[in-house]
Amino acid sequence: MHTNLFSPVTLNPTLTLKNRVAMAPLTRCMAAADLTPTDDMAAYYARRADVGLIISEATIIRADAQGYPNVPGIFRPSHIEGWQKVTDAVHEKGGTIFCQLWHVGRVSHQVFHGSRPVSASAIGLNERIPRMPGLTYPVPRALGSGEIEQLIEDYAVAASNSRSAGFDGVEIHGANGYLLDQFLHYASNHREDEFGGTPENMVRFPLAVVDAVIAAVGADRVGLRLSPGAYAHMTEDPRDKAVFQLLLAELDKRDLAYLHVGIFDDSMTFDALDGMRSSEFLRANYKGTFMGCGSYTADQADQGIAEGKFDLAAIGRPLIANPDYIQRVQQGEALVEYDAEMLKTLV
Ligand code: FNR
Ligand code: 8K6
Repeated sequence: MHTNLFSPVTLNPTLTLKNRVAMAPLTRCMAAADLTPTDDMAAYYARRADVGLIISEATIIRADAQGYPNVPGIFRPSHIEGWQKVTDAVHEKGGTIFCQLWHVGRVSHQVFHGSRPVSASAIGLNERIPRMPGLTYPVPRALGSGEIEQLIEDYAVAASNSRSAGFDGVEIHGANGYLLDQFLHYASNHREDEFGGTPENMVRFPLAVVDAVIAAVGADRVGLRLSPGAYAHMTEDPRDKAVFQLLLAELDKRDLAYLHVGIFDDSMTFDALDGMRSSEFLRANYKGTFMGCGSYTADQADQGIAEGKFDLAAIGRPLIANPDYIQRVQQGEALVEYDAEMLKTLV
């Protein structure tokens, strides 16, 4: 059973994973007030160390990257110390763990960091802020080009900090309508400078971040998550497809550890992607190692690997509900069903 899912995979000369199940990045909002990861978080991740790769919950690269309460950071010495406890606990159990590097851009509010949120353009999201009753997202401020240079540097420093904290690598969060994704979609990028207006310009900042992070920690240790289909904090535009096709052609030259699709339900199809699913579009336009995700059962994930739809599968909500997911699937035991109530505690 599940022979594909439980076969090891060599990503590159640096990293071999013991199986093809990744723990999807899952924001839990359980870090301390100063955004330092806690001992409870170390125990939570260590309980899941038998997956091939743990991708940490999204972790902010600097103060104005925050858009949810109590998310962890990776930009202060205390953050590095807290994450070191997490990575030590995971490594003691034989696990491998990447840090997901995050900037939310316009999906934020000044209550989190005292300044107006930043984005590609001054285009607001007409949505309420989850877990913050009564708050809606304000119109962000468009980043100046000098500020973009600084951000590129901040991503690279966060990647170096992740390695200092013992992470085996990093996943750049370029998905789900957050900052990098805001540059990649026409709905949120109306810039008229070298970062907007054409596919070449729209991929410039995200690619510069990828290159700076590669320079900091090496391509073998860098993954990237993308959402070519606009489904979260984003509206689709038929022109988006060309932006992602160019980006994927460029990424193919860079030997990343893997590319990962950002989607909640991979049965969704997108008009802007010629009716394709997000994973189908990425697989068709990218030659390297590809990680599927999005409401997959173990059976479907195993079959997806067998059919060549993806090389690894990230599992999210079932791993919140079942810390012993790998053992249960291997032994053919029933899984506990996920319930959003489970987000209240770190089990
Ligand atoms: C998520 N997801 C998510 N994605 C991401 O890139 N970074 C993150 O920090 C989070 N946080 C997060 C929190 C919670 C509570 C949920 C449910 C989801 C999306 C997640 O990685 C994954 O794409 C989806 O959950 C779909 O996979 P499953 O759960 O159907 O296996
Ligand atoms: C990435 C930050 C996530 C913050 C935590 C909120 C997660 C809520 C998860 C609810 C899951 C419902 C899935 C519905 C899919 C909708 C796609 C937009």
